[in-house]
Amino acid sequence: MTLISTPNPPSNNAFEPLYSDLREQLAQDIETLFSYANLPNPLDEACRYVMTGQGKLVRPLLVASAFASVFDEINRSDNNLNDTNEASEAIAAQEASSEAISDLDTLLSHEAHYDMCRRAALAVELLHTYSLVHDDLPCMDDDELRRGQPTAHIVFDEATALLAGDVLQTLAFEVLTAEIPTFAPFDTTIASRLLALFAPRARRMVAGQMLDLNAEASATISQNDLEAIHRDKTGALIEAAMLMGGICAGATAPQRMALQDCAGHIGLAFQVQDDILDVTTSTDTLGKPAGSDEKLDKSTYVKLMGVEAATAYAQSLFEQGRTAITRELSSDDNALLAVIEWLWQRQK
Ligand code: GRG
Repeated sequence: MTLISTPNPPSNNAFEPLYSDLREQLAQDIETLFSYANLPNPLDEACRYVMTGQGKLVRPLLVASAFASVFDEINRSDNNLNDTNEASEAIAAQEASSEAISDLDTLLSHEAHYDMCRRAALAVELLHTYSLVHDDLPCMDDDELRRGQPTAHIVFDEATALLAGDVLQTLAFEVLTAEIPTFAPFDTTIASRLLALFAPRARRMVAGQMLDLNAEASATISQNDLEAIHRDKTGALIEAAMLMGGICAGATAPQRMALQDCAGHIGLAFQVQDDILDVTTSTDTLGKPAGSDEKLDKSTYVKLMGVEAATAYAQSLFEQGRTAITRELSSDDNALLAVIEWLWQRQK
């Protein structure tokens, strides 16, 4: 079986460093997490196997890019405020002696925020990977290929795959507040806000899966019904990822609303694309069986409106996502906009 290659994003100044830093950081954090969790084998092996496959890391990327975009915006407005404050020079002179200390404070608080972002990025990837492991089980889609490699229940056995999904789900929550080596102690306020927005969206993902299974039994489905399924099944976790990144960076209420609005459009666009790629792309490129929607007679955007109309629909959803972001966050070197662009151009 061929292994899929590392995703190859388009050249983009804001995207490439973010993507490579994220891959590296996440790989280290996954290793640290499983050493901390100390799971018995073959559970440990199965968890490491599925978490170190060639996933695109879309959700952690959304966490990291929302974090970076909000963080940059907040720093930009702080700098503007400082620039326009006529008393700032006098204050700066007065505070010169304590400069080293306040710099350290800023650095430490930034580090604490950054480490909460690392926790959030891990959390969404753990939850997402659990959903894939369970979705591939014989009682669900019964798939043998995922991320370019045999699925967990093929390499291990069904019971181990089931337990791997279970423990990835519990770890997704545990990681937000656990004392894990290499992570700064968790920030109580940020952690409780992350949990409050993550848990209902994790629940919505499973509810969306149920709606999807229910829809398999019905001969026809309206666009409204299809959107209701995917707002939960696919959209809820994408929404969680963007909001969690924003929260870690201290997003204001209008910024959070913009992130939520954007996520609603991007989440749907991502699913429409997934349906299109299922019929237009090969199994080798996808790293999972192509044409599986048709085989399982799934309700998809392609079935509902055809490839051309679905592509135009995805494009308009991406455009609305971008517009929502630029309402509250500068478009200069905006990491989130760069990730949205990469998503729009994705081939798998
Ligand atoms: C709880 C069993 C269970 C399922 C929840 C999310 C989900 C519902 C099932 C996963 C299968 C699926 C087709 C979900 C739709 C969302 C989607 C397009 C997932 C694939 O995400 P990518 O493309 O995957 O980001 P990688 O492998 O790149 O991480």
